[in-house]
Amino acid sequence: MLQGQEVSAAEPERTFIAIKPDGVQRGLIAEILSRFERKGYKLVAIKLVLPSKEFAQKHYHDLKDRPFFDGLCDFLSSGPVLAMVWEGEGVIKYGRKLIGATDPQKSEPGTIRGDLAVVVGRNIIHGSDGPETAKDEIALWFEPTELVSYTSNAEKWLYGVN
Ligand code: IDP
Ligand code: MG
Repeated sequence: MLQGQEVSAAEPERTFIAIKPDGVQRGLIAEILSRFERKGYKLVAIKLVLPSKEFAQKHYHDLKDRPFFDGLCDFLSSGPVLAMVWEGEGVIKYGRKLIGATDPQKSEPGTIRGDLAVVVGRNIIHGSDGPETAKDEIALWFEPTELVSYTSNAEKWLYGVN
């Protein structure tokens, strides 16, 4: 430990997860939420949003040169999206594991897309793909005051520390 420097607690790891309009319309909200919840991740923000096409373009800005970009943004703005922030050790990477591969045909059974979706254009859920994207996406979809920091009673049982 460096002398004379204050050691601050590490920031909790957080990721942005969204149930896309197809997942909301198909009544899969509870099913999807329960997979993150049962795993042991902590919900720190949640809201139902009707994104504009411009907002969808911002969210998917890194895909703007792909041929499916326009259709993708039309789709994301075609109905309510359930926007969430989940917290926990390894949640960014493991959240992607819970979600499965981009193309549901290539997603393993047991994953959200593997169990609940069929085609890539309707794969029901979004999850940040790394720490930088997670930070950017959380900031795009949520105001800082919408993120609720709290201690869950389950933490000592999940992590084995007091
Ligand atoms: P991800 O959602 O698994 O991170 P990305 O490559 O970031 O996948 O693509 C974002 C979204 O764009 C996908 O979830 C999917 O809905 C859509 N998408 C990706 N590739 C294709 C494609 O080849 N055709 C149609 N839609 C696609
Ligand atoms: Mg992505």
